[in-house]
Amino acid sequence: IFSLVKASEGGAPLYLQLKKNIEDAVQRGVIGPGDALPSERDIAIKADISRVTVRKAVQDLVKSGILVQRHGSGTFVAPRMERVEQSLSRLTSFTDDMARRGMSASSVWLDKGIYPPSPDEIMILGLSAKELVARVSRLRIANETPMAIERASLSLAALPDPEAVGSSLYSTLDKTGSRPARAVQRISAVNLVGADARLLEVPEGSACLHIERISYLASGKVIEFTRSIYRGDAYDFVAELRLAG
Ligand code: 16G
Repeated sequence: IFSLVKASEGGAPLYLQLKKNIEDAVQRGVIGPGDALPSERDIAIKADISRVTVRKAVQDLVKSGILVQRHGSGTFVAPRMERVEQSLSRLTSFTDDMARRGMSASSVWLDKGIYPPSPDEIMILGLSAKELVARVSRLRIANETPMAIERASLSLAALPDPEAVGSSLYSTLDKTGSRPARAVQRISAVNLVGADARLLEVPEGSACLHIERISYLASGKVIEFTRSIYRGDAYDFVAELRLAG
């Protein structure tokens, strides 16, 4: 992988050669999904090129989704994505969904706290302008793969202490008898860019699903307003349809 032909010996630009060699190695299975690449420094030494050149090749491969970079732990061959089939007619939680599939659910916390509400939150959660709102934002992970970013807003009546949320929001709500009984979900298409694309480890501009869920208690009171981004390459949303009439 790391033996390159110098320009003086008629070789193509070094970063292109390195890029192609890595691409070929992934294609031929020499390195497989989830395998770690040597550090930038080690590649530079092995290939006898500058770290800037290594970085350029690696960045290109990250952009095209062949490699993924995890903060602090290095660069890996992107895991092979198994699609998850998600029913659109059952109100479930991410933790339950993954458990049912025998996958382990985990989260990286992006935010949890109490804030002055946005106009959307005031309107949807039916807050007064003086009330504060609880927000919990997480990157949701199945086994090792980042699947979705979820940003949930709840009234303090429903979630007085966002700090108390552990691995599952719905099981925290269970404790106060506030697990939603019904929800309305709106799904639209987005192309992901910037920090969200990096969190989900997908190339810039990837097709993703934006899902907005408004959940209600049996009493009809709104309990949750969540905006999520789900990976387009990981999810199939499935609903059963019946003849109208
Ligand atoms: C689901 C819900 C999300 C809810 C979360 C609770 C969608 C699009 N979103 O992921 O609204 O907050 O489950 O999961 O389905 P948890 O109990 O595992 O925290």
